[in-house]
Amino acid sequence: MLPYSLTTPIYYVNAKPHLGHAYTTILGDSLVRFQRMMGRRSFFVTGTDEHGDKIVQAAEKAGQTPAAFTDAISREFSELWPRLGVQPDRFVRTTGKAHKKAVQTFLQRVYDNGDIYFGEYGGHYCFGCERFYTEKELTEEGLCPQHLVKPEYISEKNYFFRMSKYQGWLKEHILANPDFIRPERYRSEVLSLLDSGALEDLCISRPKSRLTWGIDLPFDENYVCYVWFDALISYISALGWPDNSTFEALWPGEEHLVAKDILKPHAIFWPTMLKAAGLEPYRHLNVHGYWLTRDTKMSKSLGNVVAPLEYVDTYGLDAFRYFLLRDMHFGSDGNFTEEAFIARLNADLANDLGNLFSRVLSMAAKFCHSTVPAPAEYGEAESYVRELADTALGNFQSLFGEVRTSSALEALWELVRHLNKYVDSAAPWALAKAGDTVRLGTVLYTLLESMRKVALSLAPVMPETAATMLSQLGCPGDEEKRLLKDEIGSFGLLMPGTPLAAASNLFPRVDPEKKRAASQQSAAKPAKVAPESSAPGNIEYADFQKLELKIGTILVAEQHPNADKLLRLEIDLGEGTPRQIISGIARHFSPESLVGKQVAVVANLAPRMLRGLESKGMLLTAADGDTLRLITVEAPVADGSSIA
Ligand code: ME8
Repeated sequence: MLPYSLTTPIYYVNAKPHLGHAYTTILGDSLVRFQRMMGRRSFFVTGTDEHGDKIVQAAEKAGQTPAAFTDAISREFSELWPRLGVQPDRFVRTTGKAHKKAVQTFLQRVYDNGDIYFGEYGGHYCFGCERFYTEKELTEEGLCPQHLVKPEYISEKNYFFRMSKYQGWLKEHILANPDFIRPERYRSEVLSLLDSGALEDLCISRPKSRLTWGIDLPFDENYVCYVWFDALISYISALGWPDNSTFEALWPGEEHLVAKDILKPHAIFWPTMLKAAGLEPYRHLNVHGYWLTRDTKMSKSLGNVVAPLEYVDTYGLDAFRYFLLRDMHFGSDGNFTEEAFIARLNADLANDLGNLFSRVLSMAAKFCHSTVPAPAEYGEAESYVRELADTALGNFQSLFGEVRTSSALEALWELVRHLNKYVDSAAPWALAKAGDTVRLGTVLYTLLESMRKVALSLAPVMPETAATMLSQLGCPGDEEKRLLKDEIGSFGLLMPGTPLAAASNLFPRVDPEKKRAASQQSAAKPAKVAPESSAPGNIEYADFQKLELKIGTILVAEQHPNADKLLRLEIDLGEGTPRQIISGIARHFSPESLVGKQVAVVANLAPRMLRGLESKGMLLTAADGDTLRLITVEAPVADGSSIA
């Protein structure tokens, strides 16, 4: 069987890890655990992407050198993974020596093959994306389509990769391999991009006069490598390329897992780069959607970024892992809210799975002294359970293998739910009362053996709970090493006479009302006392850093319909959708005088309702006695520019 090797994106270290990073990495971890349990040798890679403008800017903002800054944030990522139950085989950092060597070898190879040339280029450069845009790619207003800010026009001499040369080859490859990019919607997106002829050569260098935080080009020391060209190569440098047997063993079987935001570099840059270096393309690009919070993109400035550990600490790691894999349908966006989380936990984990274990184990304690009973003759109801177990596990396994984790879990839950119904209809308590120990043994055995199969199947998703469930069922500690595929078509592995746990309480129900009251109480707790070192009235720099101050243009200003003192403003903060901010300045400014002005805004103030309208941020003004003045800039800047 071919080995299985999977990568997550290597994450930028300009910000701390959040729900999105946690999701891809937990998903990757579950897929790798699953493939291992299907009998494939597996290898899992994640890491951090540490070069480029973005990182330099973030380090400057934090008052640190790029090296110290990247070390610290990269450590946050690597230390987070074990806390989320993630076990990577390799954690790659693009500032590592072996990676640098791989990038330089790769560049030299493509250069020697004649696919890198030197030329002059003028283009619209977006610092957020760290890439040039052509006129065609910009929005109608001439803005970067990702960040909706005006890119800077930069003209300079650079090195280019002849990417356009491989357009035809790439298209044919995608057509010939329908699951090269999956799911289908992203494959079609890439094919239409190729058909639109937007594939130009790729600028792969940055002059050192502008950026030094990168890997030197091996053929010109005045330039460093473009961060994306550098980052993508981590997928093979992590396997020890160019001179390590892990690479030989695992390539070209490697699969990548990314979200839709970075489809183009993975679907277009990377395969053409590999082709130009004389390497085979990867096997699959698996593309998932975005986690939104209340249908809104998570962003620091909206204050709606979900911190994974808060959920893990409150509800437990396995409930968190289960929710992520169950509530995001592969390829589509998912909506993360605490209500949805609690509802899923209560329905699937407490009511269905937890209840099944609790009921069956307590009946086994009562009626069979907590030992696995011997089955006698299976009747129709038991045959149905066995058939359903085969179908459910079969569907679970094929769907999970295609990254369709939500549908896979749904398939498994058909079995879990049916087992609860079977408890009701077979009524072991009635059999016990009637003294029918033979039939009672058959029913309980059917339940326990099916529960063992469920527990084993869940090991990739909920490793700790699966281990608990298996030990409650009296299975030895290394039971998880059993091959999942061997579970289909077999029934009867659980040995009669095995001791069982007398009780089980896997997932206690969460009362949403109590939960809400508890979080309101903790929000109302008094603030921590300032450390002794700070003088009274002063704040620490870290406190100041919590504020996100930005410049934006007022697009709309009008009287609040329900309050004389308030104005309703719509301010463009470079986020795509303008922010609605309600401001108490109606006595000082007429709405007409405000439109078009660039103003200072506190962008990460928690949203609040002001007389029936939501305000997402706060306008800053200077008060001179009773006179208010707007705080503005001496010359226009891009909307969304930060104030520091
Ligand atoms: O793009 N929902 O790094 P990055 C789901 N360094 N997944 C999300 C998400 C969300 N809301 N937000 C982020 C980079 N992600 C480059 C990659 S690879 C050679 C270089 C996840 O830190 C998702 O996997 O911006 C997405 O593709 C990735 O984080 C982007 O991480």
